[in-house]
Amino acid sequence: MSSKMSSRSRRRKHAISQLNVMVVGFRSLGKTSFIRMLFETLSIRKNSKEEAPLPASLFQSAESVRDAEEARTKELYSFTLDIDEEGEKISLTLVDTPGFVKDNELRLDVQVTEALRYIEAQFDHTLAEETKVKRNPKAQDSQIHACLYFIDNANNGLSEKDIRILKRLTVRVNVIPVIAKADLLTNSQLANLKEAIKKDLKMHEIPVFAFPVDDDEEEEMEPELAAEIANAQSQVPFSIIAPEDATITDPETGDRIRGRQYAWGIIDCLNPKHCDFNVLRNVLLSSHRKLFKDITTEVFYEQYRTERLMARKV
Ligand SMILES: Nc1nc2c(ncn2[C@@H]2O[C@H](COP(=O)(O)OP(=O)(O)OP(=O)(O)O)[C@@H](O)[C@H]2O)c(=O)[nH]1
Ligand SMILES: [Mg+2]
Repeated sequence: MSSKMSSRSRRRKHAISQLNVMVVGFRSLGKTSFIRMLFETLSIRKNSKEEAPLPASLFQSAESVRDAEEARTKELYSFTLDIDEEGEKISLTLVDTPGFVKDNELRLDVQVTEALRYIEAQFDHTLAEETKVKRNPKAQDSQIHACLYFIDNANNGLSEKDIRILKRLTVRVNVIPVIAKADLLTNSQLANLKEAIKKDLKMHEIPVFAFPVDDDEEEEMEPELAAEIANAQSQVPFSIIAPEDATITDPETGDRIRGRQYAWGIIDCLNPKHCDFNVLRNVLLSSHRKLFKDITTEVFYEQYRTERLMARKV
């Protein structure tokens, strides 16, 4: 896939682009917290489906709920926002899913199947639209363009279960692995974990989303974008830290910080020195958005469509 496609200069300036992002992973790794943090950093034009209220989980963090069970995501939900990102209009849909259970293999398999079914159901919408005699030119693209897979930082790389789940997911969707709750790791622990995960992905031939590096084209690209891409490449799997509820202010400037406060210091979740949230946000919403969409249509949807048509013939 050509990295040319992600070039900013080639984007149409005024069309609204749709982007659908899903989060999955084992329980309590901070998926909902990540969605809340992303939501808070968006420049929202309006809630696209005004009749549909925003999910309560956006305003009620796990820490403010006394009962941990109450904060758990019980079922898949999604919501759509119209946002402005670097002067471009994006209709962004975020999909949050219930955490996978660790101790029940059968239930885990069912949960992964459910996540996959959701992804496939979106392909079915496109398929149904394509086969209509009179197509709706305003049909929504609900396909999942990127799926963030949250990895538990307590493991020494990918667990057997992670590998099994990732193998299934990567058949249908662009998967971006992320390390959850990176504040719990020291620099060297994080570096070691990143290496271990990279090694496991390679050893088990798991085709997670690969950030393209194409030397021939790099010269054509704006230097800033080329640097961004090179940067993103080296940072996979991205480390994520979600802020806590409490209002934290910068002791020097008095500005509000989205972060976590410890006895020994303050983490600023948006500071690229503290975690990769900002790079990941940029990759999703800006630099690689078009590429995620192109791969989804040209690879994942085509594959699914072929399978469905073959099955029908049989
Ligand atoms: N230390 C730390 N804690 C975090 C971070 N992100 C989330 N948490 C905490 O982890 C707990 C679970 O967070 P959630 O966002 O509800 O996790 P989840 O993955 O959505 O959980 P399920 O919906 O049950 O699968 C909460 O107490 C959060 O405050 C983080 O980056 N660092
Ligand atoms: Mg959740």
